[in-house]
Amino acid sequence: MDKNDMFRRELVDVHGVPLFWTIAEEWSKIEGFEARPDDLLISTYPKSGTTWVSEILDLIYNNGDAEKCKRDVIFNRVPFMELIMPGYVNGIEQLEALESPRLVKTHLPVELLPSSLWKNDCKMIYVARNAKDVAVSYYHFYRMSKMHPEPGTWEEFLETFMAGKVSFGSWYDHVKGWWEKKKDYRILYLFYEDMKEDPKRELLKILKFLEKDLPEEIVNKILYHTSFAIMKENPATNYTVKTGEEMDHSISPFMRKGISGDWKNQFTVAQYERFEKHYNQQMEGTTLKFRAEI
Ligand code: PPS
Repeated sequence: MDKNDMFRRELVDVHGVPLFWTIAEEWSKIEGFEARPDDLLISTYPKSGTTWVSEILDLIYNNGDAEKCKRDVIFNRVPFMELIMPGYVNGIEQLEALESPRLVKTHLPVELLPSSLWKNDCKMIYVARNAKDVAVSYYHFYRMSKMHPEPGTWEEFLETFMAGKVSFGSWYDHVKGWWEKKKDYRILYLFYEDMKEDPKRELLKILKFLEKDLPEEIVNKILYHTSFAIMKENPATNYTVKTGEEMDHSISPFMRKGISGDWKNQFTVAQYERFEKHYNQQMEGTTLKFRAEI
Protein backbone atom coordinates (compact mmCIF):
# COMPACT_ATOMS: atom_id res chain seq x y z
CA MET A 1 0.00 0.00 0.00
CA ASP A 2 1.15 3.54 -0.76
CA LYS A 3 2.27 5.20 2.44
CA ASN A 4 0.19 8.24 1.60
CA ASP A 5 -2.92 6.06 1.81
CA MET A 6 -1.92 4.51 5.13
CA PHE A 7 -1.05 7.50 7.31
CA ARG A 8 -2.73 10.65 8.65
CA ARG A 9 -6.21 9.24 8.02
CA GLU A 10 -9.32 9.92 10.04
CA LEU A 11 -9.98 7.49 12.89
CA VAL A 12 -12.80 4.98 12.50
CA ASP A 13 -15.25 4.15 15.30
CA VAL A 14 -15.42 0.58 16.61
CA HIS A 15 -18.38 0.27 18.98
CA GLY A 16 -18.10 4.01 19.57
CA VAL A 17 -14.32 4.08 20.18
CA PRO A 18 -12.17 5.88 17.56
CA LEU A 19 -9.35 3.66 16.32
CA PHE A 20 -6.72 3.64 13.59
CA TRP A 21 -8.58 2.78 10.38
CA THR A 22 -6.88 -0.58 9.68
CA ILE A 23 -7.61 -1.74 13.25
CA ALA A 24 -11.28 -1.03 12.53
CA GLU A 25 -11.05 -2.93 9.22
CA GLU A 26 -9.43 -5.95 10.86
CA TRP A 27 -11.60 -5.85 13.96
CA SER A 28 -12.99 -9.40 13.66
CA LYS A 29 -9.44 -10.83 13.80
CA ILE A 30 -8.67 -8.81 16.93
CA GLU A 31 -11.91 -9.83 18.65
CA GLY A 32 -11.00 -13.44 17.95
CA PHE A 33 -7.56 -13.20 19.62
CA GLU A 34 -6.85 -16.44 21.50
CA ALA A 35 -5.34 -15.77 24.89
CA ARG A 36 -3.35 -18.35 26.82
CA PRO A 37 -3.78 -18.68 30.60
CA ASP A 38 -0.18 -17.65 31.26
CA ASP A 39 -0.32 -14.51 29.09
CA LEU A 40 0.41 -11.30 30.96
CA LEU A 41 -1.52 -8.35 29.60
CA ILE A 42 0.00 -4.87 29.81
CA SER A 43 -2.85 -2.46 29.44
CA THR A 44 -2.67 1.31 29.27
CA TYR A 45 -4.27 4.35 27.77
CA PRO A 46 -1.65 5.64 25.27
CA LYS A 47 1.30 7.62 26.67
CA SER A 48 0.89 6.35 30.22
CA GLY A 49 4.09 4.33 30.67
CA THR A 50 3.48 1.31 28.44
CA THR A 51 7.03 1.07 27.10
CA TRP A 52 8.49 1.60 30.56
CA VAL A 53 6.50 -1.17 32.24
CA SER A 54 6.96 -3.43 29.19
CA GLU A 55 10.74 -3.16 29.50
CA ILE A 56 10.53 -3.79 33.25
CA LEU A 57 8.49 -6.94 32.62
CA ASP A 58 10.73 -8.30 29.87
CA LEU A 59 13.71 -7.79 32.19
CA ILE A 60 11.86 -9.58 35.01
CA TYR A 61 11.00 -12.45 32.65
CA ASN A 62 14.70 -12.64 31.73
CA ASN A 63 16.04 -12.33 35.28
CA GLY A 64 17.53 -8.90 34.64
CA ASP A 65 19.64 -9.96 31.66
CA ALA A 66 19.87 -6.62 29.84
CA GLU A 67 21.73 -8.08 26.86
CA LYS A 68 18.99 -10.66 26.30
CA CYS A 69 16.44 -7.85 26.37
CA LYS A 70 18.28 -6.23 23.47
CA ARG A 71 17.52 -9.30 21.32
CA ASP A 72 14.80 -7.30 19.58
CA VAL A 73 12.93 -4.01 19.76
CA ILE A 74 10.28 -3.60 22.44
CA PHE A 75 7.34 -3.82 20.00
CA ASN A 76 8.52 -7.28 18.91
CA ARG A 77 9.26 -8.54 22.42
CA VAL A 78 5.91 -7.24 23.69
CA PRO A 79 3.60 -7.20 20.66
CA PHE A 80 0.86 -4.59 20.42
CA MET A 81 -2.08 -7.00 20.17
CA GLU A 82 -4.61 -4.93 18.22
CA LEU A 83 -2.16 -3.19 15.92
CA ILE A 84 -2.76 -4.55 12.46
CA MET A 85 -1.39 -2.39 9.65
CA PRO A 86 -1.18 -4.45 6.46
CA GLY A 87 2.35 -4.38 5.10
CA TYR A 88 3.75 -3.12 8.40
CA VAL A 89 2.67 -5.10 11.43
CA ASN A 90 0.15 -7.66 12.64
CA GLY A 91 0.01 -7.94 16.44
CA ILE A 92 -2.23 -11.00 16.39
CA GLU A 93 0.11 -12.95 14.10
CA GLN A 94 3.16 -11.81 16.07
CA LEU A 95 1.59 -13.14 19.26
CA GLU A 96 0.57 -16.43 17.66
CA ALA A 97 4.21 -16.99 16.77
CA LEU A 98 5.53 -16.22 20.28
CA GLU A 99 6.34 -18.91 22.79
CA SER A 100 4.70 -18.80 26.19
CA PRO A 101 4.78 -17.06 28.57
CA ARG A 102 3.86 -14.06 26.44
CA LEU A 103 3.75 -10.36 27.29
CA VAL A 104 0.87 -8.72 25.45
CA LYS A 105 0.40 -4.96 25.02
CA THR A 106 -2.99 -3.36 24.56
CA HIS A 107 -4.50 0.14 24.61
CA LEU A 108 -8.08 -1.12 24.35
CA PRO A 109 -10.75 0.06 26.77
CA VAL A 110 -12.28 -2.76 28.82
CA GLU A 111 -15.40 -3.03 26.70
CA LEU A 112 -13.36 -3.80 23.58
CA LEU A 113 -10.93 -6.30 25.11
CA PRO A 114 -11.11 -9.71 23.34
CA SER A 115 -13.19 -12.01 25.55
CA SER A 116 -10.59 -14.80 25.69
CA LEU A 117 -8.42 -12.63 27.96
CA TRP A 118 -11.24 -12.50 30.53
CA LYS A 119 -12.20 -16.15 30.04
CA ASN A 120 -8.62 -17.30 30.64
CA ASP A 121 -8.40 -15.12 33.73
CA CYS A 122 -5.07 -13.74 32.51
CA LYS A 123 -3.10 -11.55 34.88
CA MET A 124 -3.15 -7.92 33.80
CA ILE A 125 -1.07 -4.89 34.71
CA TYR A 126 -2.71 -1.54 34.06
CA VAL A 127 -0.71 1.68 34.19
CA ALA A 128 -2.53 4.99 34.49
CA ARG A 129 -1.04 8.47 34.22
CA ASN A 130 -2.62 11.80 35.08
CA ALA A 131 -4.78 13.23 32.31
CA LYS A 132 -2.95 16.51 31.78
CA ASP A 133 0.46 14.89 31.27
CA VAL A 134 -1.14 12.26 29.01
CA ALA A 135 -2.77 14.99 26.91
CA VAL A 136 0.58 16.78 26.48
CA SER A 137 2.51 13.59 25.71
CA TYR A 138 -0.22 12.47 23.28
CA TYR A 139 -0.16 15.81 21.47
CA HIS A 140 3.56 15.53 20.82
CA PHE A 141 3.12 11.88 19.82
CA TYR A 142 0.36 12.82 17.35
CA ARG A 143 2.80 15.31 15.81
CA MET A 144 5.57 12.77 15.32
CA SER A 145 3.69 9.50 14.71
CA LYS A 146 1.83 9.58 11.44
CA MET A 147 -0.64 6.83 12.18
CA HIS A 148 -2.66 9.56 13.88
CA PRO A 149 -4.65 12.27 12.18
CA GLU A 150 -2.99 15.70 12.15
CA PRO A 151 -3.29 17.05 15.71
CA GLY A 152 -3.93 20.69 14.76
CA THR A 153 -2.82 23.27 17.31
CA TRP A 154 -2.37 22.33 20.98
CA GLU A 155 -5.57 24.21 21.75
CA GLU A 156 -7.45 22.17 19.15
CA PHE A 157 -5.91 18.90 20.24
CA LEU A 158 -6.82 19.52 23.87
CA GLU A 159 -10.47 19.91 22.86
CA THR A 160 -10.31 16.67 20.86
CA PHE A 161 -8.73 14.89 23.83
CA MET A 162 -11.35 16.17 26.28
CA ALA A 163 -14.11 15.07 23.91
CA GLY A 164 -12.59 11.56 23.73
CA LYS A 165 -12.18 11.85 19.97
CA VAL A 166 -8.55 10.74 19.98
CA SER A 167 -7.21 7.29 19.14
CA PHE A 168 -8.47 4.75 21.74
CA GLY A 169 -11.17 7.14 22.87
CA SER A 170 -11.86 8.85 26.16
CA TRP A 171 -9.09 8.84 28.78
CA TYR A 172 -11.77 9.25 31.47
CA ASP A 173 -13.73 6.17 30.38
CA HIS A 174 -10.52 4.15 29.95
CA VAL A 175 -9.04 4.71 33.41
CA LYS A 176 -12.44 4.33 35.12
CA GLY A 177 -13.35 1.23 33.12
CA TRP A 178 -10.16 -0.60 34.08
CA TRP A 179 -10.45 0.59 37.69
CA GLU A 180 -13.90 -1.03 37.95
CA LYS A 181 -12.72 -4.31 36.39
CA LYS A 182 -10.07 -4.60 39.07
CA LYS A 183 -12.78 -5.74 41.47
CA ASP A 184 -13.44 -8.94 39.53
CA TYR A 185 -10.20 -9.81 37.74
CA ARG A 186 -6.49 -10.23 38.48
CA ILE A 187 -5.49 -6.67 37.67
CA LEU A 188 -2.58 -4.79 39.22
CA TYR A 189 -3.44 -1.10 38.80
CA LEU A 190 -0.33 1.08 38.83
CA PHE A 191 0.26 4.82 38.44
CA TYR A 192 3.02 6.46 36.40
CA GLU A 193 3.45 9.06 39.14
CA ASP A 194 4.08 6.33 41.75
CA MET A 195 6.64 4.74 39.43
CA LYS A 196 8.43 8.07 39.09
CA GLU A 197 8.29 8.71 42.83
CA ASP A 198 9.59 5.33 43.95
CA PRO A 199 10.40 2.92 41.11
CA LYS A 200 11.71 0.27 43.49
CA ARG A 201 8.51 0.17 45.53
CA GLU A 202 6.46 -0.27 42.35
CA LEU A 203 8.81 -2.91 40.94
CA LEU A 204 8.42 -4.90 44.17
CA LYS A 205 4.63 -4.64 43.78
CA ILE A 206 4.95 -6.11 40.30
CA LEU A 207 7.12 -8.98 41.56
CA LYS A 208 4.61 -9.77 44.30
CA PHE A 209 1.77 -9.75 41.78
CA LEU A 210 3.74 -12.15 39.58
CA GLU A 211 4.62 -14.28 42.64
CA LYS A 212 8.24 -13.97 41.69
CA ASP A 213 11.29 -13.38 43.84
CA LEU A 214 14.46 -11.76 42.54
CA PRO A 215 17.68 -11.03 44.41
CA GLU A 216 18.21 -7.40 45.40
CA GLU A 217 21.12 -7.13 43.00
CA ILE A 218 18.91 -8.05 40.02
CA VAL A 219 16.14 -5.73 41.18
CA ASN A 220 18.65 -2.88 41.23
CA LYS A 221 19.92 -3.85 37.80
CA ILE A 222 16.38 -3.75 36.39
CA LEU A 223 15.83 -0.32 37.93
CA TYR A 224 19.02 0.93 36.33
CA HIS A 225 18.16 -0.40 32.88
CA THR A 226 14.62 1.01 32.99
CA SER A 227 15.53 4.53 34.04
CA PHE A 228 14.42 7.14 31.52
CA ALA A 229 18.01 8.13 30.69
CA ILE A 230 19.06 4.57 29.84
CA MET A 231 15.87 3.71 27.93
CA LYS A 232 16.18 6.91 25.91
CA GLU A 233 19.59 5.78 24.63
CA ASN A 234 18.62 2.15 24.07
CA PRO A 235 17.62 1.46 20.43
CA ALA A 236 15.62 -1.56 21.63
CA THR A 237 13.32 0.72 23.67
CA ASN A 238 13.44 4.22 22.16
CA TYR A 239 11.58 3.49 18.89
CA THR A 240 14.31 5.13 16.80
CA VAL A 241 14.19 2.16 14.40
CA LYS A 242 10.81 3.50 13.33
CA THR A 243 11.58 6.37 11.02
CA GLY A 244 10.37 8.39 8.06
CA GLU A 245 6.87 7.53 7.06
CA GLU A 246 5.93 6.11 10.49
CA MET A 247 7.62 8.32 13.08
CA ASP A 248 9.62 11.53 12.82
CA HIS A 249 11.78 11.81 15.90
CA SER A 250 13.09 15.20 14.76
CA ILE A 251 9.61 16.63 15.40
CA SER A 252 9.49 15.09 18.88
CA PRO A 253 11.36 12.04 20.17
CA PHE A 254 9.35 9.04 21.41
CA MET A 255 11.34 9.25 24.65
CA ARG A 256 10.44 12.88 25.09
CA LYS A 257 10.81 14.08 28.71
CA GLY A 258 9.70 11.24 30.97
CA ILE A 259 8.61 13.46 33.86
CA SER A 260 5.47 14.21 35.86
CA GLY A 261 4.01 17.70 35.75
CA ASP A 262 5.20 18.74 32.27
CA TRP A 263 1.62 19.94 31.64
CA LYS A 264 2.59 23.12 33.49
CA ASN A 265 4.80 24.03 30.54
CA GLN A 266 1.98 23.52 28.05
CA PHE A 267 -1.38 24.57 29.53
CA THR A 268 -2.38 28.22 29.66
CA VAL A 269 -4.25 29.31 32.79
CA ALA A 270 -7.50 29.44 30.80
CA GLN A 271 -6.93 25.94 29.41
CA TYR A 272 -6.17 24.66 32.90
CA GLU A 273 -9.35 26.10 34.34
CA ARG A 274 -11.53 24.77 31.56
CA PHE A 275 -9.86 21.37 31.76
CA GLU A 276 -10.27 21.06 35.54
CA LYS A 277 -13.97 21.89 35.36
CA HIS A 278 -14.57 19.25 32.71
CA TYR A 279 -12.31 16.78 34.55
CA ASN A 280 -14.28 17.09 37.77
CA GLN A 281 -17.51 16.42 35.90
CA GLN A 282 -16.07 13.38 34.16
CA MET A 283 -14.49 11.92 37.30
CA GLU A 284 -17.36 12.62 39.67
CA GLY A 285 -18.35 9.65 41.80
CA THR A 286 -15.26 7.51 41.21
CA THR A 287 -12.87 6.46 43.97
CA LEU A 288 -10.02 6.69 41.46
CA LYS A 289 -7.67 9.55 42.32
CA PHE A 290 -4.67 10.94 40.45
CA ARG A 291 -1.70 13.09 41.30
CA ALA A 292 -0.87 15.65 38.61
CA GLU A 293 2.62 16.22 39.98
CA ILE A 294 4.92 14.54 42.46
S1 PPS B 1 2.72 4.44 23.82
O1 PPS B 1 3.06 4.96 22.47
O2 PPS B 1 1.33 4.72 24.14
O3 PPS B 1 3.04 3.03 24.01
O4 PPS B 1 3.61 5.32 24.80
P1 PPS B 1 3.96 4.98 26.31
O5 PPS B 1 5.17 4.15 26.36
O6 PPS B 1 2.76 4.56 27.04
O7 PPS B 1 4.28 6.44 26.90
C1 PPS B 1 5.36 7.23 26.47
C2 PPS B 1 5.66 8.20 27.59
O8 PPS B 1 6.34 7.49 28.65
C3 PPS B 1 7.62 8.10 28.85
N1 PPS B 1 8.59 7.08 29.26
C4 PPS B 1 9.18 7.07 30.47
N2 PPS B 1 9.04 7.86 31.55
C5 PPS B 1 9.82 7.58 32.63
N3 PPS B 1 10.69 6.57 32.68
C6 PPS B 1 10.87 5.75 31.63
N4 PPS B 1 11.76 4.75 31.70
C7 PPS B 1 10.08 5.97 30.47
N5 PPS B 1 10.00 5.37 29.25
C8 PPS B 1 9.09 6.06 28.54
C9 PPS B 1 7.93 8.75 27.50
O9 PPS B 1 8.94 9.67 27.61
C10 PPS B 1 6.56 9.32 27.17
O10 PPS B 1 6.22 10.43 28.01
P2 PPS B 1 6.55 11.98 27.66
O11 PPS B 1 5.82 12.77 28.72
O12 PPS B 1 6.03 12.26 26.30
O13 PPS B 1 8.03 12.12 27.79
